[in-house]
Amino acid sequence: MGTVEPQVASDAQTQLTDGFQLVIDALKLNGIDTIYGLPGIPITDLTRRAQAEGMRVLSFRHEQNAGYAASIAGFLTQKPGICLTVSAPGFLNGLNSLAHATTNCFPMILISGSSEREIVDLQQGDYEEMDQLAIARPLAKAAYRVLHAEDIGVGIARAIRAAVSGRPGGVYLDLPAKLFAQSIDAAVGKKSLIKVVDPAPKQIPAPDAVKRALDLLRGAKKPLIILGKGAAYAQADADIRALVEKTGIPYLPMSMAKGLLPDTHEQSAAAARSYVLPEADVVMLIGARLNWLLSHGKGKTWGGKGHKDWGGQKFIQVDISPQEADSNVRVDAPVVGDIGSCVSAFLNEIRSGWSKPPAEWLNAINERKTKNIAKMAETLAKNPSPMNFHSALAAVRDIVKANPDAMFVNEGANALDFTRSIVDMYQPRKRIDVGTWGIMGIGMGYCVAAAVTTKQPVIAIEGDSAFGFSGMEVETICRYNLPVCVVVLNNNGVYKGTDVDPTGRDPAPTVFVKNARYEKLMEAFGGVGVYATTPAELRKAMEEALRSKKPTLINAVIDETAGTESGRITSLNPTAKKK
Ligand code: FYN
Ligand code: ADP
Repeated sequence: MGTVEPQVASDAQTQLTDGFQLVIDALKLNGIDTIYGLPGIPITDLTRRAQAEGMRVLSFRHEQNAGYAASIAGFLTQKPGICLTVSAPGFLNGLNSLAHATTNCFPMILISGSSEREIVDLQQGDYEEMDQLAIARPLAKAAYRVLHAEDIGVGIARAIRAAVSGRPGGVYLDLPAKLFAQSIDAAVGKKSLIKVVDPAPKQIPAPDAVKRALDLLRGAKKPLIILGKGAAYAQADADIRALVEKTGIPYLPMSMAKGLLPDTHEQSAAAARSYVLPEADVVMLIGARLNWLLSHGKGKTWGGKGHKDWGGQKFIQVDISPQEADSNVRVDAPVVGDIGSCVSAFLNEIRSGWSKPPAEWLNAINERKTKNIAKMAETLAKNPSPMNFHSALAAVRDIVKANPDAMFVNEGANALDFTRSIVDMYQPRKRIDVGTWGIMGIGMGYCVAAAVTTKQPVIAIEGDSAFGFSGMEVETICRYNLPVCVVVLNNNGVYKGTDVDPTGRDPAPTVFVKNARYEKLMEAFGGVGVYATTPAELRKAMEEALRSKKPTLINAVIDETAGTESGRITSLNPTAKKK
């Protein structure tokens, strides 16, 4: 069946190589050893040959999930995650994750096979005809097409540089079917490849920008540091921690920056979020944008009178993108550079001395924090029947505490929001979630990439609705025998399972089959399925999954009335006026 050819075809005189081989050689030359994708015309042999050459080729059931896997692999490794798809529909399925990577600043390359250029350009109706390059361009940081085997080296080098340099993002690489079979002299081919030197060059911040920022911070009475996923991406963990601890400034981690310092750190202001945002006078953003997740830096969240009013804070923004500052409100001290270099420049400057923030500020935060944490502890201690989000997540919280190395995937609405504030993270880059768009669908793709790139066990906390977007990939998880424990918090629907169709004809748009047995899906492919209705059962099943490392799906049945419309972001969900 297989059509795997030997690495180099030869005729009497010349050793030949071809497009397939050059793509593989170019990736390997640049230290890229994993492909997430889905085989088919025209890239089937590329997947076979890449595998035969020792690359890890992970085949998914739907390109969107392969793409999400590639995007988060990029975040976790600082190397572009590769997603490989077929043309037109496969490409379009992968495009979602390409846009996701670009939006989230994750380095990723979507490589798609495409149909014959001459036919596509004349719109003559080719097999899977589509002008993929044009479609990808607005959603990608960069988009390239390679037409000749001699240019594969340049094409891949450009794609790698574009993905990881500066602000990382998604890159599209269009490889037409005809390219793969093109043969060229092997020596010429080899010479054409490029090993990219310094793909993500350091960007050192200007000394006056560093000084301006520190002067502003020094003068603050109520300073706050906000750590975003750019800070997590930068892998400057020790320096970031040193900066927070040496300055003594309270910090707020954005969702995927949780664990950069342990969530239990005394300077964490997470449990006093709604207090510190409006109260702070100077806010240093490190790898976090003032987008919707931070209410655009203004409005009531920040103490502004109206929903668009400035709260009066001064902002310092540390970011690799020179265009980010002033995107929403005035930034008084932009510091442009890579986070590693910026934070180390700050540390150099403050070595000569730094006074901790006023005790009044720290005490006020602590007071709020203590109150909120106590309130939370009270709620978590309850053991209602049926189980609800809180009692289920209390068990998850303990398991994560006991297994801080485990990767942690989280998506949903309520399942996302409750988990974020209940489950503490203890190490950097363990928590990976819905990101900048607040999407659903990343779940199983992220699980595969997390297991493959980190070799750690993976725990996924999934809303039942969110799980549905990638649920079929439990087959992928079983096929590669990955140590993934999926917990589906099952309340029979989107948000909750209690809506009814007022006409009595159909199920309401937000409800699913009641009492669905999600665990059987995992069993169907040889994994372990567990039906859990109490926190004790959930805890036991998670412990067993982590011990055995077997693919496991726990159907955690929770109260179908639990949950609120849209979780914590109800305000974004317009509701029709009640008649
Ligand atoms: C946080 N909190 C805590 C703790 N941590 N209390 C006690 N203990 C601990 N450890 C409190 C915190 O102070 C807040 O209460 C509350 O929990 C919620 O904290 P969170 O989640 O940090 O804050 P908030 O307001 O929800 O943050 C806004 C947000 C966030 C936009 C950044 O909601 C978010 O990341 N949303 C993404 C949502 C999303 O993408 N959804 C996809 C849905 S898909 P107060 O301080 O009292 O306010 C389609 O539906
Ligand atoms: P969050 O959602 O956690 O707030 P965002 O995705 O909004 O985080 O922000 C991440 C920011 O980090 C982006 O503006 C991006 O340009 C920046 N960034 C990413 N990597 C680096 C890096 N290595 N150095 C500096 N800034 C970075």
